[in-house]
Amino acid sequence: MSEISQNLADSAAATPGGSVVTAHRLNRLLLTGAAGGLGKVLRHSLRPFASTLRLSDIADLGAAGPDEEVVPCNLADKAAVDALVAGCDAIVHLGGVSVERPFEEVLEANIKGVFHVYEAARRHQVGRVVFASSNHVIGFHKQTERLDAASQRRPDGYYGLSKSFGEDVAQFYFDRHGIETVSIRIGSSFPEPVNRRMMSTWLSYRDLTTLIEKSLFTPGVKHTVVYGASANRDLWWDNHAAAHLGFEPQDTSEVFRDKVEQQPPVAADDPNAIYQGGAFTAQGPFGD
Ligand code: NAI
Ligand code: 15L
Repeated sequence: MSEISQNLADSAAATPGGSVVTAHRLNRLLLTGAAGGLGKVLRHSLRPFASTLRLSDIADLGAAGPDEEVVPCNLADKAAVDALVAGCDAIVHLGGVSVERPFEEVLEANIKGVFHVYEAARRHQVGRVVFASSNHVIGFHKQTERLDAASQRRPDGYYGLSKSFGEDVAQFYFDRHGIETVSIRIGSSFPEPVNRRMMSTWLSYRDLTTLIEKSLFTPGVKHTVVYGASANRDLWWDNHAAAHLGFEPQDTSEVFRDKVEQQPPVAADDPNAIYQGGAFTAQGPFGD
């Protein structure tokens, strides 16, 4: 076992005081992007899995609650990220630009940001990262296609390119430094699906939390790519390559079908009806 893997195993087995706790508990878990839509949810739902949750964002996080640490940080600042990661056992990396934006914004927050997170993980011997990748890594595949983790990546914009880069960074830091990552290609994680496309891509908050738990605590994940979707009827994604995670989604978009189908039909030539990435495939370039 590498030194990094041993550190993760040790942290999952002991509290700071040295007493043995359940395997599903870390000493200090870092959550980046903690002020965002998913961060606000995970701030609460990941609470049981670490003695201390270190919350970070460039936006306001409010006051720290019990067993929380609030550490503001710009992911584009390498020294600040290095300090942020020190003392953590694992990282759930959500922070960054989460929609299609001009390349320069994506470069700072996502591309430099993910590099800084992994460099800090290497320097501080953090053994496990859960990377919030996105379906926009494969967004230019048609909705008629069925994909798995080995399918060609077809990013649908600068944002999707940055997530594709993040997955490569994750693979590199495993191959070179033994840092394990689960890259979750999240579909659409919101309280409920809000359009027809999301009937396929929706991921409930409960299933997201379960998937992150599996991603943090399944041993020997190396670099695993998994699609983050609930048990929706018309799924486009096959997770057989991530079966070792044991992720079995409990929710389904089916319960929202009647409500979603009250919306006017989407035109056949609308990107939302053609591509897995939907409208992202038609956004930008910016500033022309
Ligand atoms: P969000 O936009 O609500 O949250 C992202 C957070 O990152 C924000 O709080 C923002 O302030 C922070 N951030 C942005 N730039 C930063 C910087 N330079 N330094 C530090 N923090 C910075 O996004 P959401 O929906 O919560 O998504 C979380 C993660 O999951 C993102 O990485 C997103 O790309 C990914 N994801 C989310 C999906 C969803 O359906 N919600 C789908 C696919 C991926
Ligand atoms: C994403 O990657 C975005 O972060 C999120 O806001 C949604 O747009 C989602 O993809 C989606 O494709 O629905």
